[in-house]
Amino acid sequence: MTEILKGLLIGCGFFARNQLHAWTETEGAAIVAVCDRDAQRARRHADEFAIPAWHDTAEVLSSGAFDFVDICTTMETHEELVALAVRHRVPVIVQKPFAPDIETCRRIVTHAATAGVPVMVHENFRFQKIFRRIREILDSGEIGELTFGRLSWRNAIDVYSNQPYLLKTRRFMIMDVGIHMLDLARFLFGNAGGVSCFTQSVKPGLAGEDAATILLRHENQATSIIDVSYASHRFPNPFPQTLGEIEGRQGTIQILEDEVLVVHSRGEQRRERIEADDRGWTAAPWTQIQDSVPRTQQHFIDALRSGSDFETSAEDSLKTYALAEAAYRSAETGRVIDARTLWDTSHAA
Ligand code: NAD
Ligand code: 89V
Repeated sequence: MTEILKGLLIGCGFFARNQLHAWTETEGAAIVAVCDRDAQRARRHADEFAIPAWHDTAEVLSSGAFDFVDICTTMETHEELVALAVRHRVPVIVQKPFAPDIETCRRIVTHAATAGVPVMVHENFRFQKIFRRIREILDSGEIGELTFGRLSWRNAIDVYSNQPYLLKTRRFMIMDVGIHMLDLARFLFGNAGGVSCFTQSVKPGLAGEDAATILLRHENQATSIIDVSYASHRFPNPFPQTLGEIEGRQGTIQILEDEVLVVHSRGEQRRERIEADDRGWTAAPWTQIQDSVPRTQQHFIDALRSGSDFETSAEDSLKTYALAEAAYRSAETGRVIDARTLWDTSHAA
């Protein structure tokens, strides 16, 4: 398949510009139309990115004009929009959070799988340059079999001005940020079963939690801690960096501020600085996230063209969203929850 794949982007809101910039760098694909139920937003984005068409209804998916759709709307709209794409057999990349709860995630996966329409979740933290480098070091065996990890996202930026829906989201911190950490935990340490979690509501007036501490037991018996907070004061704040450490039987990787890795192995340590690519359209403080978007989208297109599995396929992402669901259930009950019971029917609840 050599022709350029033609895409529709739905959702011309806050983050869409990053995806549209990234599509201009993606080989083998181009966005030929944008859609937003707010026609002015759609028109504005089409004009800014010189995209030939804009629409104010996703029903345009029935036109047969698109080889894929990029859904960049908020999670409560995903089931309906993915179902529309599946009905018209248009492959999908859909932004995180995939859906608000595991039951909805499972319905979407079943519907798309039954129809044989490929769906990928746009989960880009694992496509950040620093985490691709960490994965390389782990694959080299330099620090040995993993035993412990910590992934930490703690800052107090005003995320609400750009993303006001977060003020009203009942399942906020784990679904908005924790989901990135849970996917990273699976990417780095492998699948997990046991989940224990405490949530906190620190900032007054929010509908949901703005801090959570999650403990995971991975299938390789490693444990990891995920701690996320939008109520943690650091000056300057480390947004949007994920900090932490990864321990193995022969060494450790520390993930420090300013995109620095410190690798401890063979009795010594070395520092590596993994700077995000300067793409001209990226800008602090979002650079590290923005830089991951072209890699994420290129992976989607390459896998779509070759027919290979997406790293973050909807089906595989069930294991990530099961961890989030288990975290909420643990926080509600005070119990350790086996997340495998939420995605693997062979693990009886
Ligand atoms: P937003 O609310 O600013 O934009 C969503 C847009 O979709 C709005 O313009 C809205 O009018 C439109 N829309 C909603 N339903 C529609 C429908 N049925 N048909 C057509 N248009 C519709 O949201 P945002 O902040 O851009 O976030 C979108 C998603 O991206 C969220 O799920 C968010 O979590 C995610 N996000 C991801 C990253 C990242 O990749 N790291 C960063 C920020 C946000
Ligand atoms: O990157 C994101 O997914 C955003 C953020 C975590 C920055 O709030 O929603």
